[in-house]
Amino acid sequence: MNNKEVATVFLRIADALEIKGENVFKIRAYRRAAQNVADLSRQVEDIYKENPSKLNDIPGIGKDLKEKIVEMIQVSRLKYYDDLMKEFPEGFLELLNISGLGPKKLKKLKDELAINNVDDLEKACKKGELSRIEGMGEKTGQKLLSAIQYFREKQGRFLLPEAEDFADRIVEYLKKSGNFKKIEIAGSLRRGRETIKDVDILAVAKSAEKAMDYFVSFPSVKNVIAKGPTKSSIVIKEGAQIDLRIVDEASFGAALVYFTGSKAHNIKIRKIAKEKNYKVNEYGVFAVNYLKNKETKVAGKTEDGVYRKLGMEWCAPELREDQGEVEAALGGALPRNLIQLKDIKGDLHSHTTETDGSRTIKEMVLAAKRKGYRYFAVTDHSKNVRIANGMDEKRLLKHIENIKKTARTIKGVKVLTGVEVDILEDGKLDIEDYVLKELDIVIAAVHSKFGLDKEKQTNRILRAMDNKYVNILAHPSGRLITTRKPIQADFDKIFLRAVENNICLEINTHGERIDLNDLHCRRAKEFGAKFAINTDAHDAFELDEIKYGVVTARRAWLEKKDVINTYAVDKLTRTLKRG
Ligand code: DGT
Ligand code: CA
Repeated sequence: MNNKEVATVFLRIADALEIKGENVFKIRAYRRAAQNVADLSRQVEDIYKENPSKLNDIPGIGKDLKEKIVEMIQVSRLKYYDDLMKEFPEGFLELLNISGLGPKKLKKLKDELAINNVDDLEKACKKGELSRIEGMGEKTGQKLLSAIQYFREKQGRFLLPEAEDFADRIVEYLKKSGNFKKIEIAGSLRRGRETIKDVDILAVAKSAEKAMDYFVSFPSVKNVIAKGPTKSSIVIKEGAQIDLRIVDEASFGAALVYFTGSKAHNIKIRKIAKEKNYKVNEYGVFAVNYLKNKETKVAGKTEDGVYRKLGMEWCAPELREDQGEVEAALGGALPRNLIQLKDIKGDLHSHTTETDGSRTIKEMVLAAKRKGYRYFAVTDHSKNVRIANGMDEKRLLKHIENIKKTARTIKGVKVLTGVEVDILEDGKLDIEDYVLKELDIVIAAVHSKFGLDKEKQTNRILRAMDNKYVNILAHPSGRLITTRKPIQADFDKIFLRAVENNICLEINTHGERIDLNDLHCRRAKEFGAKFAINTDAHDAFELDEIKYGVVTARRAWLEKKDVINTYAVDKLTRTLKRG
């Protein structure tokens, strides 16, 4: 089990214990242990293999929790957790995924209204029964109904980083067999969508039979749905389905186009092919001679060959959504400099132990330097974000000095002093101008009052953008993919104001956020907006999540010039200047 899985088990235990009304210290101990395991720079499994007693060194892990970690490492299960889960009706803990419901509220719903699952909750909301519980009312019911609808839409899909993790693990496993000549990820994961239903893998094997035997023996398999010579499907214990298709080398390119999709892109391509008297399918491109009733294969080995035969340029997978890319590929009008991961020269949004980060300023800056970054901004929270231990003016001034002091000790990466300043309900900023003007970079963000009506929310954000020190609007839609809908706002107005005021829009790369999303970015680009792809890292390893922002930017057709953290440091500094 990896650290994330161990941490998730501990968090679920904490939630379950809280619903049961158990000792608060015990609950806190599990939450703290989850955080500490998640923060480790090494995998618990590696630490254990090296020397089991080293697990005692993890902060907050006593004898009992250590034994639990060892059990998870050894048998990939935890009996205590399994037994605890059995105490709840099936589907009950799923309610924790509904926005606005924590363990405390869930306990009340269970005790007072006998709510056991999402369906029960939906019925109770519709009947107006929630007002029978103290502190809840008609409005709570309405909000929960909308949250339930949102939850249902996302159900059964995995976040991009989760799906990528499954895919990486299985590809690494397949490679070990030595039986594969080619392995490629296809489907929505290759296109970089923010959520993924199932993982599609395409391969060329020396022996298809052996390949399939090996595939269905993947150690994390929960069940095998289908096993055949060309296609097999498994479900892994995390609940995700993974399909493996074995194809001939001569058809690999055509199969890759077909199984990368999207379906709409494929349909468009087939139409183009037909107009040119070709037929295209997962085996290749075929020239059709109707009179002789004959088909001749003319392409299929490579993707490039397939597209070229149809008179198109090769099209980056992230663009294949039938959003104008087919027409552009036919007319030689695809973006020339679609942004790439290697273009990124720095990260402009990060947190440290000063607020809710897990690493010191020095640890974060050194991590950025190790990535080869030219610059790095430290942007901790302001005071209104209390749960994150946000700073007031005085603390921020001191923090600026600390950042500068650390920066002087580390050569080769320019450190920018910054803040993630909270946008208050009325659109004022949470830090006074006399401090904002001391900073290299000011990121403004909404962290509260997500439910304001459209007009109020829009005006609130526009007002914040009119502060002359703001450089970046962070996670502009405020959504969390699995649990929180985007704010209601007139985004066109926000994008326009961003251009007028020379403020960059953030593409926050956290897997739960991806905010702005691809569609919003593409729209904002039409207005001429500039973007910053930021990890919002709270730990050093999270800096690697930048890649999810890059694929999102590619899905929005963004080029290198549209993204400010591809610029050299001088150009970046000039771009950040306002007014
Ligand atoms: P997902 O799994 O919902 O996140 O999204 P995809 O795009 O991975 O969809 P999936 O797994 O159902 O199918 C993989 C690819 O296979 C899809 O992107 C295009 C191709 N494909 C699947 N079904 C059809 C179909 O009926 N017609 C065509 N033209 N292509 C299809
Ligand atoms: Ca898929």
